[in-house]
Amino acid sequence: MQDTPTLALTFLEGCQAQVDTELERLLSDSPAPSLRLQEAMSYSLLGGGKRIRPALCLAAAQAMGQDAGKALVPACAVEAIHAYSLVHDDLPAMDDDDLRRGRATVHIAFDEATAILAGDALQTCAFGWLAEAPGLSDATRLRMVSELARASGQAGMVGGQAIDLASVGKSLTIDALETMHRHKTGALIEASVRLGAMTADPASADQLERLTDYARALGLAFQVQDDLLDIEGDTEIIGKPQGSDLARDKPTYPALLGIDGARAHLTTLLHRALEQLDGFGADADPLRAIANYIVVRSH
Ligand code: GRG
Repeated sequence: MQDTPTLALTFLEGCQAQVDTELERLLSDSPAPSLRLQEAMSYSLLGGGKRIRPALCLAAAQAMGQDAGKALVPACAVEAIHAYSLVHDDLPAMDDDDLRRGRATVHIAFDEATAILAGDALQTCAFGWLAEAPGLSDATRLRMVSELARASGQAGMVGGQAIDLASVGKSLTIDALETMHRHKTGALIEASVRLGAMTADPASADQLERLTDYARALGLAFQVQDDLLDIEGDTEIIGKPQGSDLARDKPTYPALLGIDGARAHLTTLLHRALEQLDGFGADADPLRAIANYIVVRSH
């Protein structure tokens, strides 16, 4: 039997290949009349990325005993929302980043207006794809559209981004930090798992609740690890001592809890996530493996 990191990597690589092929198909199915816009959308959507959210969607379908193929288009829809959020997050009016995934961000490689439009179009693609996702009943597709809208809009990711922008330079309590992350990154991670689970029609309320709690803990764990990796990245790249970004003007877990405290919190969150999978059997092994991978990942 494969060990957990190997199982996670094998599963993630399989998902990446499947999702990339499907994203390419979906994008080329309804091309933009502007080649520049189409290229910017492809650049953002097909330019790498770990595909963790689609993998969670496929793994959740499998945990519910479903054919993961039914979750493929929902998985692509979640990734399109993720891609749009990164394009807009990198814009000068937001984080003003020139680099993502080791290459120029969309507004640098193209221009700002094209990046805004590419993000807008990727967002609408997500809902169009979901509305026509094969192998699901109309009622399930409608529930999925509603779920993804709630998770990505003002009550979810966009709301979290607004809290984030407002909190620059302020000191936050750990509760306020968690509220921000639950919305900004957690809501989409939760939706990834819930959409996968909803391919079981009807999904049992108890199982859906347990998978939601798994995703909630995992979403926070993802963010804690992201904060820890940022510190390690600073140390490797510019030789700053560990913890030197505690003084950054963005609130982070290590800034609030210290590096050891953040690591301990990460372990607690991982256990909380894994506990929710008790009773799901071997079908939930990919979900277990992804959780373990998220806390040991190096990028
Ligand atoms: C602009 C509406 C709007 C929302 C932006 C999610 C988000 C909200 C911004 C992303 C900014 C960011 C770097 C957040 C930290 C955690 C995170 C979501 C990292 C990127 O996700 P990965 O690691 O990225 O899954 P890849 O490149 O693997 O797809």
